[in-house]
Amino acid sequence: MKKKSPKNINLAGKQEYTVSNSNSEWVLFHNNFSLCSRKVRVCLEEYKIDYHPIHIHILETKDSENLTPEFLKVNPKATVPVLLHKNYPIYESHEQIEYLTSRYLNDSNASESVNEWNRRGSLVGDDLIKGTREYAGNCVALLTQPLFIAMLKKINFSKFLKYFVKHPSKFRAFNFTLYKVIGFSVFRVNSPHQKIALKAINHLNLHLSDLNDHLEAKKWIAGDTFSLADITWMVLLHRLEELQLIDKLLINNKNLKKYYSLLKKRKSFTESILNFNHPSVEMGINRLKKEILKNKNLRSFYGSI
Ligand SMILES: N[C@@H](CCC(=O)N[C@@H](CS)C(=O)NCC(=O)O)C(=O)O
Repeated sequence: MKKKSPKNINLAGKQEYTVSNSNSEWVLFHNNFSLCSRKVRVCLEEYKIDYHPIHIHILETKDSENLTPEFLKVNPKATVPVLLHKNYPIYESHEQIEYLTSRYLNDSNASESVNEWNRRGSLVGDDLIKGTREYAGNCVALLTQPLFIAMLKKINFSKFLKYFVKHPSKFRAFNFTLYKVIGFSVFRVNSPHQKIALKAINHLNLHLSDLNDHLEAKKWIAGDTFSLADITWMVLLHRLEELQLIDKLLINNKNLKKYYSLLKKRKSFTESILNFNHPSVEMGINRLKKEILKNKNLRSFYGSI
């Protein structure tokens, strides 16, 4: 190991220190459920890159393996995915797929619209709420709250204590503890969480409608060629399907509807998303479906979308 990773800085892109001694050229620390991990797995599959996957459980899938001292050395921010190239870490999933694209495609200069749609689909910053107008990824992450709540129901209280004490983002730790303690009541009418989610929906609708316009007479975002921007939007649209929001959000976006059905036919969708399922995700989605009908706070929230 060459140098220790610095703490408390905004880690993005490829770093100048190594964090492991692996013999594999590419290593991916990932989680089956994590949206950003899915994005990088799809990218690796699309480019047919051999890699060594290391699964890291996060609280909603079982327990926070992302808070072990070993993983915090790999990423002091405690998030997945982390991609290693020859043991040098690359942080932030949009940076990771750009890095992979620049190394694996002969034409490394993606068009301006590909870069723009990749950027717009990204999940950026620690304060997700600030970035909803700019980033559809932030909107989708904020709308994932009901699924987090459904998944966390099965997780033992004792695991939250460790999460709260050790997680570098106290804001994230506070919210997850709140989801466990008060459940879907966080979405009661006029609550701060409901207001944030509704703002995320409004901004997401703008992103979706712009993308729908962009896709007029196009197969993919770049036209005839599948690109990294399509990878980014594949995982976002799939997450909206898991959240039971896709039909509502695509009802007036016919181009997007067709586009999503094409995305789902790609081998990478099956190989890197569906085949990486986990019982906790399936259980969470089933619980969410039931609660949308049963729970009055959730029913009113979904009804207002
Ligand atoms: N902006 C980051 C977001 C990474 C992130 O928030 N990852 C989530 C999973 S999608 C995570 O690691 N959560 C675990 C936790 O915070 O405890 C990226 O694009 O890679």
